[in-house]
Amino acid sequence: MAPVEYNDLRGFIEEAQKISDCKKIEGIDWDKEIGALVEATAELVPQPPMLLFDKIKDYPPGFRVLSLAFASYKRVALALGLPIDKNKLETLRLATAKIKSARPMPPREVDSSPVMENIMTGDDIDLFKFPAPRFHEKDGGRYLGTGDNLINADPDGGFINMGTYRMQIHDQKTLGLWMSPGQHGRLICMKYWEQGKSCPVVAVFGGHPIAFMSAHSKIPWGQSELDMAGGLIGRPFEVIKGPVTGLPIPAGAEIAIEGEVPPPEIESRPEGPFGEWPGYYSGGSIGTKEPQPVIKVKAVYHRNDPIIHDEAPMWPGATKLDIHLGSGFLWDQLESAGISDVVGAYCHTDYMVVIAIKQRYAGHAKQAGMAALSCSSSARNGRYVVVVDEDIDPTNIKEVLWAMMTRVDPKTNIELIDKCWSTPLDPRMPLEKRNSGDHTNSRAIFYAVRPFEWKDKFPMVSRSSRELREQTIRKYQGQIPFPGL
Ligand SMILES: Cc1cc2nc3c(=O)[nH]c(=O)nc-3n(C[C@H](O)[C@H](O)[C@H](O)COP(=O)(O)O)c2cc1C
Ligand SMILES: [Mn+2]
Repeated sequence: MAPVEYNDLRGFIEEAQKISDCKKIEGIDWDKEIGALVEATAELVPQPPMLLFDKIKDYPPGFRVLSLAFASYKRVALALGLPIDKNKLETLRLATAKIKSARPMPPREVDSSPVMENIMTGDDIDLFKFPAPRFHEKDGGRYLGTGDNLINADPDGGFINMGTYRMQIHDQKTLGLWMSPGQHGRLICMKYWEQGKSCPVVAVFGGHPIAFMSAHSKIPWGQSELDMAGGLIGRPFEVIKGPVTGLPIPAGAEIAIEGEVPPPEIESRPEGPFGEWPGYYSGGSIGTKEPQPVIKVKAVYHRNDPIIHDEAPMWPGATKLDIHLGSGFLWDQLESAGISDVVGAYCHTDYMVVIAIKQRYAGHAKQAGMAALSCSSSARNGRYVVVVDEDIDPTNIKEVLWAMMTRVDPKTNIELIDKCWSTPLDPRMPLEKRNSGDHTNSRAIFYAVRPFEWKDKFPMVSRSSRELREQTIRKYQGQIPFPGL
C-alpha cells in the first residue's frame, strides 16, 4: 500500500480512520473518566483503536480530546508516511532508514493559519476553555499539555528547540511546566534566567504528528526539532510568526499559546502530583521538593472545534507509543557510532532498551551494550540494556524475556554500571540522594546473547521457524482468530 500524505493532526485522523479503528466517544467526563478508559483500552486491547472524545462533560460539542493516536504501530507507520502493511520490526527499520536519510530543513514562514480563527488575549484568556483532562485519580490538577510541543530559542546560538514537557493548568492564565534537569527547553530557559529575564515560549497542544514525534525524541543539543520535523515530512514545516514572541507557531496547530517563563525566584509553583510514565507519583514537586517553573500566558489561539492531543503517561503495561521514534534514533545512532550488524533497537519505555545484533566477533555484544548506554536516545532515565541475537525480535517482549531467561548466566553476563544520567522522577531513587541533587542511577547490561566462542554449539531452538509459523498462520487464519502477522 502506498504511503499517504496529510497536512496536520486532522488530516492524520481522517487517514487513520480509513486504516484502523477510531472510536468516537461522547459524553465522557474530563475528570478521571477519560484517563481510566484510555488506560484500560491501552492495557487490554491489542493494537487498540484511537479514541476521539467529543461532547465532553461541561464542554460544548467540537471541543475534543484525541487519545491513543500512536498506540498501534500501523498508525505510527501512517504518521511517518511509511507503508502500513509491514510487521512492527520492519516498520521500525523503515522509520530508522527515514531518520537516516532525512535532511533537516528550516521551517517556512507562511502568512496565515487556521489556528488564528479564535484569539484570546489580556483578560479574555481562559485556559479552562478547553476540556483538559484530570487523567489519573490522584493527579493534582488538569493537564492541557501532555502530547504538546514547547518551542523556545537559544539566546546564544539562535537554534530553536522543541520539546514535549507536560503543562498543568494552574489558573486561567498560568500553566505549570515540568522540565526534567538537562532537558534542552530547561537549559534554554536557564540562560534567560541567569540574566534575570523571562524566557519567551510558544506551546502547541494538538500539532502535526511528526512534529510531536520529533519533539519527544532526544536529538543532540543545537539541532532543531523543527528542522528535523521538516526533514522527516519531506518539505519545510510551515509556521507563522508569533505576534507576541516572534517565535514560530506551527501553522497546523489545533491550539497554541504564546507566553513567557519567569525566573523561578520571581515565580514558580508546586506542580503535580501527576502519574508518571514509570507508573508512580514521583516527579514534579514531589520528586524535587521544589516549586516548578510556570508559563505566564499572553495569548491563546485555537482552530474552530479544537482537538487536544492527549499523551498522558501511563504505567508501562498500557502502551501509548507502540513505536517510539526514539527507538529509530537509537538504531541510527548505534550505527553512526560504528556498531556493525545492528538488526534492531527498541525501547520498552525508557527503562529497558533492547539491541539485536548479528554477532561477528568476540566483544561485539559488549561494544553494542556500552554504546547504547551513551547514545543520546537512550542515555537518560534507563535501567536495563539488553543485547540479544539476531533471531530475537527486540520489539517482542516475550522473545526478549526468553533470551534473558535462557542465554544469560547471571553471574557473568550481567554488568553493573553506576552514576548514569537519570531523573528525579525515578521512583527507586532514595530520597536523600534525590534531595542532594545527585540524580543519577545505576544500570545493568544483560548480554542475552549466545556466548560468542561457542555460539554455533549452543542448543538448537525448538520453536517453529518464522517461515513455517507465518505459512501456517496464513493457512489457518480463517479458523483461528490470529491478530495478524
Ligand atoms: C508523552 C510524553 C511526555 C513527556 N513529558 C515530559 C515532561 O513532562 N518533562 C520532561 O522533562 N520530559 C518529558 N518527556 C520527554 C521529553 O519530551 C524528551 O526527553 C525530549 O527529548 C525533550 O526535548 P529536548 O531533547 O529538546 O529537551 C515526555 C515525552 C513524551 C513522549
Ligand atoms: Mn532538543
